[in-house]
Amino acid sequence: MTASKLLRRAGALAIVAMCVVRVAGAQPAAAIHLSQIGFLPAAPKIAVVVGGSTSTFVVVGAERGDTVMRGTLTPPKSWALSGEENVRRADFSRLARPGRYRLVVGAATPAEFEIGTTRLHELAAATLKGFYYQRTAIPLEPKYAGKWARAAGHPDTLVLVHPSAASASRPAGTRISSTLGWYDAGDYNKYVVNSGISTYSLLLLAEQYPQYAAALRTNVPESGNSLPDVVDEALFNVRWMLTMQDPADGGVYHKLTNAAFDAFIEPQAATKPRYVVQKSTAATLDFAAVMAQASRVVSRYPRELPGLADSLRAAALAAWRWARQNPDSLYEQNRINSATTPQIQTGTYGDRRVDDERRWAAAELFLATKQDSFLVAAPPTAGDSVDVPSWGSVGTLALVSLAEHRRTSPAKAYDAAITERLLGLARSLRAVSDTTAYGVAMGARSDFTWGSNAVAANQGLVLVQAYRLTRDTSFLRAAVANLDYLMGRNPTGYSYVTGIGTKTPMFPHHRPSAADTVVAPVPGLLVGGPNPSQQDRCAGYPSSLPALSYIDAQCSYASNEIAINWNASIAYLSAAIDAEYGTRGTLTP
Ligand SMILES: [Ca+2]
Ligand SMILES: [Ca+2]
Repeated sequence: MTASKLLRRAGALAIVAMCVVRVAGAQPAAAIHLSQIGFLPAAPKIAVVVGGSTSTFVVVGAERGDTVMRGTLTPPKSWALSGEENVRRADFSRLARPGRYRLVVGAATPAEFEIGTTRLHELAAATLKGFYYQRTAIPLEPKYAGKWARAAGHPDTLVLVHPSAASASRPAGTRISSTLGWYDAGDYNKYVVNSGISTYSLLLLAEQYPQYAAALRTNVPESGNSLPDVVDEALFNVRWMLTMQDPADGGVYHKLTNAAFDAFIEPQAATKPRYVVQKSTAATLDFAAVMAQASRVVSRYPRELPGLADSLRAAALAAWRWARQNPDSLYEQNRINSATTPQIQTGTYGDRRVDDERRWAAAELFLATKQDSFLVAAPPTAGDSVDVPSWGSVGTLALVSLAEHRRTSPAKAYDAAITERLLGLARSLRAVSDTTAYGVAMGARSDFTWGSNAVAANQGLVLVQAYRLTRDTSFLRAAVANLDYLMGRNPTGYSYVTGIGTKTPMFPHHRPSAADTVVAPVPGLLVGGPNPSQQDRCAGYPSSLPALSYIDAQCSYASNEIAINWNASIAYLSAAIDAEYGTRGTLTP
């Protein structure tokens, strides 16, 4: 830890101490939790009030203090996941005039908020820009990266084939180039499986909201070209993923990694040998799905990207063929380490069930080729459950893509079942949102897993799909509630995205942020969020209750790391909501 980081931490502790003193000497008053980026004029506007005895609220103008609205709080509810009693909500949705306001509830410290159209757009741009800051192999120049400019790290032009990945044409120790792509998370490795859902989510945004995507500028080196920046960003990783495929057989290496995690040093200082490891069925199917989807998206730009759609489709098909011949090549790091050296100790992204990956790849290949055989091989509605997407459970992504193209695809035999499955999941999430004290779809202890914030965002992604299918705004309102949750309407009172909001993570488990000399962490990164398993055993968690198991400390990889799949989920959700409700959307107050 650098001296500046130590000072930063000392400052944060002093602020905590002041807060403790103030709370100890004050009357027990309510606490107000609301989105720290405020609200779009046309969108729902809800705050949560915890504690206190007042049953009414007042909204006043922030400058003149004039009353602009009075209302009644909802009846008190308890939330077992945070251990809070007496949780009520203030709904001021009918207030639509842009401006700055304060929400006043009894003796609680008033909460200031903004109604306007810029802050959500800034969130969408910032969380997409987060991927630029994760780019490997290129220097981040000051004109794009500001004070977070840094030298290039990890060129990955000389990567070793690990013994677990050896083949006839590439024996162990063969050097290959596998450059570009994003750092996966707080570490410096690159994992195909997690790249899959991350890249998909960004490309889904480009596919579902093309006009919005074209207007979403992130000030990256490609901002001046004629492609949407979100497509440029996704392609930065797609081009890396392509290098992870063995041209000899179509199989895809599970990950590109150091033998062990680096210390908290800057990217360019981390120069230990890098390896590609065993080809896995999960990585190969995820690869096939993303390449097929990407071929569909980039086919819109034949002039800018000549031939790329064809290359991507061919890569997807080769991967599919490999996975057909190797249906159960699971990545088991312990088994590999018992047989080969060097031992690999980095993230496993192990997945023992790959039927969902198979359904997803089949769906994307069907859409790319219009050949029924893919859906026959892996019917999209097979499997006994449909769940919120995550890196290891991607079957729902097959439903999302097929539902999106239901009018133009010849998959008529499946259409009704696909739509009904997706809507069934969304209805169950909406039902939770309608009944929880905080009015959010995070309703079960199991939602507070490692990366719970991405559970919230991907619940929102599912709800957005239901809205797109039905135009029933109750789905979209539930999606907004989950975004509000991530931005501060939650029991910790944190906005969980670095640099966005008034109380945000300062010490994410993120090597570039920890190793540089800038006080603020790299901006636009969603931290993992509350996780009662607390696997890091980091000291200082405020609670073991699910929704409170969060600590803004660098040691907390279980609650305060960042990751591309998490960032992709909030980049999609914030952009989709902005596209629907914002200045370019069709919904009105
Ligand atoms: Ca661009
Ligand atoms: Ca799986």
